[in-house]
Amino acid sequence: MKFGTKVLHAGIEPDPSTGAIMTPIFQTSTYVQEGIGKHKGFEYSRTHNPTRQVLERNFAALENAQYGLAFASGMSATDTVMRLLKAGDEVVACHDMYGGTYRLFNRIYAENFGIKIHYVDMSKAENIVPYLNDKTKLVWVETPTNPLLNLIDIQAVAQITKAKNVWLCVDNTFATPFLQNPLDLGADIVMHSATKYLGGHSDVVMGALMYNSPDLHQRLAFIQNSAGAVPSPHDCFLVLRGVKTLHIRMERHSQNGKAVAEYLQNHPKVGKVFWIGLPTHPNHDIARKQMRDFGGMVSFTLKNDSMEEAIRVMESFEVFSLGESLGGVESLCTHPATMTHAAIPKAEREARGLTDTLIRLSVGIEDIEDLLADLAQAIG
Ligand code: P1T
Repeated sequence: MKFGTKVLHAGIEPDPSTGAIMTPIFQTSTYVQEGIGKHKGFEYSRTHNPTRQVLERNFAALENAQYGLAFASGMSATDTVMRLLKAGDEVVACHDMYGGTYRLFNRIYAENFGIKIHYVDMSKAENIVPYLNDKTKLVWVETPTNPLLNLIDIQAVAQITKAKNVWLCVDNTFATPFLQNPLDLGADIVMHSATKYLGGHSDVVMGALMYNSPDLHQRLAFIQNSAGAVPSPHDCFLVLRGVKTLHIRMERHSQNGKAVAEYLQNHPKVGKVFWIGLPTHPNHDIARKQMRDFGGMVSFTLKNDSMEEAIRVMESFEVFSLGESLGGVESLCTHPATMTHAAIPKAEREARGLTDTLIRLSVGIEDIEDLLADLAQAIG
């Protein structure tokens, strides 16, 4: 099945009792049993729920995976992966990543549970080698990274992790399975903030994990049920509905992302432009190798690199809305230093190249003329 057919049909059957084409919202906590141990495969909705089960099967298919799990947020999906580890274990993580992931790793797993996290610039895969030892259990990759759009060669990292018997988890939120399939490139687990492009309509918070190993399935499904960070049936319905147009939306996000990045690159008042489709991107060849297109996430700075000017521009937008999050149909503008990456201390942020004046755009699917006109009037 091709991708555009999978988003609509994989794992989804008409409701057997009514023929309803849309998967019903099974808003129930429990299921009546005929007798002790006699039930229809559903006992309690933390463990299994029919609406969630359909979504999980669809999620699995999108990443060419055997298994999919849905969670109450992207962070709870990441937290589930971290719960595979024990005190004393070590993680090697990319040094540019969503601020909330960094906060979970440092403030909870490192500070409270004795897990050591090494942050590494993975623009060259071999940079991880000196950090791998007998205690290393997990390599965490986000590519493209949030918010600097750095790229990491998944296949090259996977070759190293496989040889060392270390799990490789890729946060595929920015790319989506339409643009990139990390499992096909050798990753063990794919993680998504489904809040973003998978849901696509800024109306739900959700996370997902996809993977192939039955051993991982046993462990991860056990944690999902034991820790209980599951999404509601209604949220599962919303994401099932949203995901049906993922391929169409991603085409338009990528098209608009290209036009916005090229516009910014030619604007006399714009400083740096971060978009993975620009041939000037330092790792553009990795994007060409492992992705099908380049998406709609664009970050930039202004030549007048003052806070006042960055704030003036961000507050002048009329079509781009100022706010956290990304991946919805409507365009958003985010200030990473005070919003999504505020949890990372300023000195560490700046050491990674994330300045206070960086502006991040999630380019939506509006008409491009209106987006470019909005950039023109805001930048001035
Ligand atoms: O927000 P949540 O669904 O819990 O997902 C967390 C998360 C994980 N990974 C990446 C790459 C992310 O971008 C996010 C959430 N990011 C934002 C809210 C943001 O505006 O960057």
